[in-house]
Amino acid sequence: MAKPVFDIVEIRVKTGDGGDGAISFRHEKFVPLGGPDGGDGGDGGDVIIEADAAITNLLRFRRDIIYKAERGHNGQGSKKHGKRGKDLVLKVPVGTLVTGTGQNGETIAVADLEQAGQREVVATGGKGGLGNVHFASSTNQAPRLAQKGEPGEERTLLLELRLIADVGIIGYPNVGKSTLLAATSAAKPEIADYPFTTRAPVVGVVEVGLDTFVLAEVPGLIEGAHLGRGLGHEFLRHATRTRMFLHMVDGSSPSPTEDMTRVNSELGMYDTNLARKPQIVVVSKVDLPEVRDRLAEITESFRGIGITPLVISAVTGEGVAELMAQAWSTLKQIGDTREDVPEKVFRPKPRSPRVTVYKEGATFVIEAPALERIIARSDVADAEVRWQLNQQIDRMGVSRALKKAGVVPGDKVRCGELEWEW
Ligand SMILES: Nc1nc2c(ncn2[C@@H]2O[C@H](COP(=O)(O)OP(=O)(O)OP(=O)(O)O)[C@@H](O)[C@H]2O)c(=O)[nH]1
Ligand SMILES: [Mg+2]
Repeated sequence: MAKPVFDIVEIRVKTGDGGDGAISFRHEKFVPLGGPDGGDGGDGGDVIIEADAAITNLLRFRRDIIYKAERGHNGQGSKKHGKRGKDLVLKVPVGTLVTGTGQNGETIAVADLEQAGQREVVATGGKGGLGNVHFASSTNQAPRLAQKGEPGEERTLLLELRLIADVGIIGYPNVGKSTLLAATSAAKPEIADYPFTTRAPVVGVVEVGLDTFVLAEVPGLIEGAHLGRGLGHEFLRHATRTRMFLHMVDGSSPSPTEDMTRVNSELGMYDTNLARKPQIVVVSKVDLPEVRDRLAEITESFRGIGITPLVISAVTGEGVAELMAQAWSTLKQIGDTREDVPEKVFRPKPRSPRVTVYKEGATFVIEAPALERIIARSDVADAEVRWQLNQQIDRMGVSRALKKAGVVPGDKVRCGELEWEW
């Protein structure tokens, strides 16, 4: 069975292409050909990532599709601008870190969504192309030039859930973690009298007076977890995504203190930071007579190692409110303890229409995205359009760049699809 992707997933996104600029002329009575009135294309939609408190995992994301924002609409006559493409908003849980790949293959942070409602643009839509109104000049009153929209941006992003909950319930299988979560929140984890009932973290919201915090059952711990045995490795990855633990031990176990020590040494072997997270030790199932009878002995043995446990029964509710209140007050003391996040270096792609010229054999190649988009949109087979294009090339500083590169009349020159003699 394929394991569900819970807290880390790679996705592909693409922003909308810009809409094309229009080539259009005013139609007026008795004026056969009015001035140019082709409007600009609309910008393509952005891809935005938003933190949503109602979402607790990344299961909704799939690797085999590309998440696309809408294309910008084309410009129209009467100087009508095309509509902007709709943004694509991807909702993720609070605590999601978005990383991408930089120009040299390095990992860069793209967005760090720490707060509910926080929105970040992770890829920007292509700019709309210019309509022919922009290409009129004193010598060219009837421009048949317009610009294609800029293509959208495609990126591969890694979504990683850094924080699944404020408080994680840890402990051996079958100690009563799900029962406590179900008793204190609206979450409905499966509860059964066998180990490993819960296979993926389950999250619920706990109310303490007017305050709330997120409580998660962190499943699947067994000895040797740090070696990746059983569900162990998963367990530890999830455990790092909480701020503190309720460490639950079964009151009916032969030695609750030993259980606790073992779990803690697993945590420490995986990551010393994990073992240092604040813990509240909880002895469960106190409603059982055999537990109540040994209660003094159990608490005494914890005190012997410097721990004052809270004693609860998730079934009868005994001690549960006190436990939640103590968890909340510990959370307030901790504040935010998130681990370091790679430095944020994401910048939207540069938009400056730069012109570069290089030689390919005997041909001079012009790289100028803004000009290429005009060529792509215009009917270059038409001699009149080519003449207009030449003027445009002059105006965009391309002639200067060509001369600097050593072009002399008669040389072959290429830009985009178009090749001509200088
Ligand atoms: N008497 C009593 N039984 C409890 C209590 N809490 C849990 N149980 C029982 O203990 C068994 C395991 O409970 P779960 O809540 O599923 O335990 P868990 O720690 O989530 O177990 P896994 O998900 O399998 O690791 C179930 O049969 C519960 O009914 C309690 O406070 N008192
Ligand atoms: Mg469970």
